[in-house]
Amino acid sequence: MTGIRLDGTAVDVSEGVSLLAAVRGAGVELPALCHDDRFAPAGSCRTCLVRADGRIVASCVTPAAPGATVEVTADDLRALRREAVEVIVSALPPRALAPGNRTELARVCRSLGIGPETATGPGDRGGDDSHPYVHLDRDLCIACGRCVRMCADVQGTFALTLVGRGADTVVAPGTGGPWAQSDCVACGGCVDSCPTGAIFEPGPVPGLTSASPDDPATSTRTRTTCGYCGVGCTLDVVTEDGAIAAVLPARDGPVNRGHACVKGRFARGYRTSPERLTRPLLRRGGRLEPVGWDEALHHIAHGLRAAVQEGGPDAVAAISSARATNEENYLLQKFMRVVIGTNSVDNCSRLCHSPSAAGLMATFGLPGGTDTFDDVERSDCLLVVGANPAEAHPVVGARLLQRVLQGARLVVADPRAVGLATHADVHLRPRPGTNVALFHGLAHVLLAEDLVDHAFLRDRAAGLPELAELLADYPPDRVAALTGVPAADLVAAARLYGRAERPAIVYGLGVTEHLHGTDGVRALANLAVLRGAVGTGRGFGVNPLRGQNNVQGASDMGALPDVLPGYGKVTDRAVRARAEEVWGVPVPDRPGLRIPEMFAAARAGRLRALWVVGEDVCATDPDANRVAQALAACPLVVCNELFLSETARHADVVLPAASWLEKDGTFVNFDRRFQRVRPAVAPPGEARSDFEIVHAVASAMDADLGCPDPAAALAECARLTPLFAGLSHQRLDREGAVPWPCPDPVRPGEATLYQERFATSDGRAHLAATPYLPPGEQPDDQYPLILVTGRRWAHYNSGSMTRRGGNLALDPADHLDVHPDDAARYGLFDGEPATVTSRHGHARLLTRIGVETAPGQVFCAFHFPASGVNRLTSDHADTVTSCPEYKVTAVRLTAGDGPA
Ligand SMILES: Nc1nc2c(c(=O)[nH]1)N[C@H]1C(S)=C(S)[C@@H](COP(=O)(O)OP(=O)(O)OC[C@H]3O[C@@H](n4cnc5c(=O)[nH]c(N)nc54)[C@H](O)[C@@H]3O)O[C@H]1N2
Ligand SMILES: Nc1nc2c(c(=O)[nH]1)N[C@H]1C(S)=C(S)[C@@H](COP(=O)(O)OP(=O)(O)OC[C@H]3O[C@@H](n4cnc5c(=O)[nH]c(N)nc54)[C@H](O)[C@@H]3O)O[C@H]1N2
Ligand SMILES: [Mo]
Repeated sequence: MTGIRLDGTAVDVSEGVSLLAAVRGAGVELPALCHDDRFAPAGSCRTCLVRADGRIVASCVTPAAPGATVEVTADDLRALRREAVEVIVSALPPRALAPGNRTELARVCRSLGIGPETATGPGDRGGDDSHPYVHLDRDLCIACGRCVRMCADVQGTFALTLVGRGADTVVAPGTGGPWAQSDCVACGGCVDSCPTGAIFEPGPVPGLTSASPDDPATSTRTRTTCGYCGVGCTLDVVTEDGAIAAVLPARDGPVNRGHACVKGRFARGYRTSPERLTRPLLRRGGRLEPVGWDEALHHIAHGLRAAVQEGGPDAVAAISSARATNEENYLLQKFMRVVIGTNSVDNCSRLCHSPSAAGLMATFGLPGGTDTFDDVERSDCLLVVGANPAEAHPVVGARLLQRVLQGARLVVADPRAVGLATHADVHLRPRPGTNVALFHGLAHVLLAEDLVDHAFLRDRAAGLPELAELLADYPPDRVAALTGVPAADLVAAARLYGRAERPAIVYGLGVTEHLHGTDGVRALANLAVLRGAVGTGRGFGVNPLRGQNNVQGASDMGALPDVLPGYGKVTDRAVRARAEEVWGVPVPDRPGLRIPEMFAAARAGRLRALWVVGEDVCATDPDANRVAQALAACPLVVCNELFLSETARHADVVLPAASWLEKDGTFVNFDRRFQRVRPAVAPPGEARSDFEIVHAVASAMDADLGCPDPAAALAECARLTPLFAGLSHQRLDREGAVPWPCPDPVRPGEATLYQERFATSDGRAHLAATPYLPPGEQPDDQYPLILVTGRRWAHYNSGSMTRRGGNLALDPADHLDVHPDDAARYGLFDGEPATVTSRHGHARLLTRIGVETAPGQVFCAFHFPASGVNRLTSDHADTVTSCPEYKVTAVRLTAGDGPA
């Protein structure tokens, strides 16, 4: 802290802040039309003038020097600022200051006494409304450059520029042409930085999204956590008359820090879609018909009882939802264990990062990432492996890119040249499915060049002799032959990681969704252990970019067939005893079925009832034809859904569910932070939260699950397990985000793990000496190409939510990325249909020719179930966790839309 005199009063200010921040910090209003505290100041608009030690200065670019005497409110200064704003406003058309306008500019004018009559500009520059979410009114542009800075310095997309000269300067997409065809990824940063409403989100309240965050507007704001991906952005939902007017990123959001992406920021059109389910549906005579809740619940209770009677408790299974809250997952697993008496409950972590949970647990002792992302961001060398955060976790991707632009070295390991790979110092492009060989190759170089931490390996690790022996078989030349990565690149990457002071590993599904996904996670974790870059503060460990908003939490809450809340094994008598004490009934001791085992049991006639909560298994699970067979064979399928998904179409009872914007609870994000979810609006029609639905089904079966509300459910969970003992809604309401492990209500959770010892039985990190084994599918003459599946920025998984609303305009169809050589070989043309055939089924997509994919490989997403992408994928799965091998499928291509 240091001190300045502000208009005669002594005030304390933090070291190094600007005068603008000091003045605003003291509660004095000061305009600054070219400034936004999310990026460095420009000092160009001269609306923030003050006098410091006798000199007139732009306060945004002047540091608050210790002892400075600062004048702000003097009449001459106010006049100067007023003049500066008047000059700007006089060029704008009258609507810039129309009554009711809530922009920052309108507010500044009100505070300086500038009336609407000042705005007399001609207003003839026109606009651009080609984009569904970001519109431009050129007449309101004051060329302050904030939008350009947000796009470059926060988002890192560099889509915008200022064009023209002098008074004619105006923002434009850098590509020229309409906004919709620009590089814009619709993060919304320009929209909510624009002070005038020149860039705006079309909506009912003019200027609302350009209002400064502390605008005392009348709208209601609800603070919540985004319900799309696992980043866990803090969002403020602005409602007017019970409808959502805007969703704005919170400046004090611990992960997003005032940033968001197209999903959380804009993709809420699904909420009011006419296709949204508003009443329960029951299958009668082969057709799903609307019925009342009582009838639907009665049917379910009857069906569940019959299933248990005929096949015992294990004839019933549930798939819980990584989209739902912790409390909902807690309640559903409790229902299955307590009311039905089975451990057959699983969640889509199975399809996603179950190998991370298993691999990280085996190496380090806990099933989560090792560090907080804030620390990863201070790293000097990032190793980003099998992850495409620019599209799948855009806010994290943007923070990583900014780190790289500030000078951190970047190694990307991904077969495709997309996203961060285009900024990498070294881009390793392994053949899909060869990660284990690649990681062993890197480890071999670390050992051979003595880039390892001997003291750490001696004191805190186990398994080095076995690993060293194995690594002898992975010299760069052999690894180059196995993976297709040139030996020189491998060595260069190992040296960057090995010589960095604080190396960080961030990884995604390109590591986990393989036949040997758990081995991949462990072989990757070996690198951090060899370097002593985990649990030491000398590096930032191994961090999975977990996928769904609450996939970490669904597993934490025990929606898994082998563990109870907090990861105690169901086979462990002491663990069961603790749960039995709280639940008051015996807990089954036999592990239940995993998702693929549930389908197999259904096909074999052993599973008689399946409850699917918020997962579109018919669209997103692999080998979809066989999933549909399983549902058809199961006598009772219940589905909680927002829409009539592919899965809901196969169900006997469909229950309309509330979505994340409509309910109360908590999510756990990718770096283990518990955060609150709060309802901003009511669910449509008769839809209910999954929490209420589980309670209602329990009541229909004459059971009482206790925990009447979400806060009580988290409190009960906290009593069950030391991992979460210090957590409660009250605490989260006070503190915002709290990471687990959190054993104590008055001490902070552990953001950084393993500072003293690892959580394994001997306290050491366990190096894994597992050999490389080839993927489950290999190309051959009939199926000569490898298909990799993954994500696109504008759509989310099954697309059930993002295909409804403006995102559909951003990306209207499923595309197949093909290298020009392969396109020529198989007679495919850009934009034309292609049929992809695998050993399991076929799918139809539109060809997109480009060099992002390597020859011999093709890539597509799975966001449009109608294309049938998951009819292609196989039932090969990770040998440890059953996570599907989505990343490697052998296929052939034919032009046109008939199967070949
Ligand atoms: N826009 C959007 N965001 C999302 C989602 C979405 O559907 N859309 N889904 C969410 C979910 S559930 C998840 S799990 C995350 C997933 O986020 P990511 O893990 O980033 O997603 P993917 O695109 O599936 O795969 C990542 C990368 O792995 C690469 N890869 C494939 N095979 C290999 C391999 O053998 N080795 C290596 N090194 N790399 C390989 C692919 O080329 C791809 O670029 O995203 C979340 N966020
Ligand atoms: N080919 C291929 N397939 C993949 C993958 C891949 O990389 N390639 N990735 C896999 C991965 S990582 C994942 S996580 C899965 C994701 O697969 P899913 O979990 O099936 O996908 P989502 O679209 O996220 O959501 C499922 C459903 O939940 C509904 N929903 C949303 N919110 C709620 C809610 O609050 N309550 C209820 N009851 N329903 C809700 C949505 O309408 C949607 O239909 O896909 C997997 N499938
Ligand atoms: Mo996922």
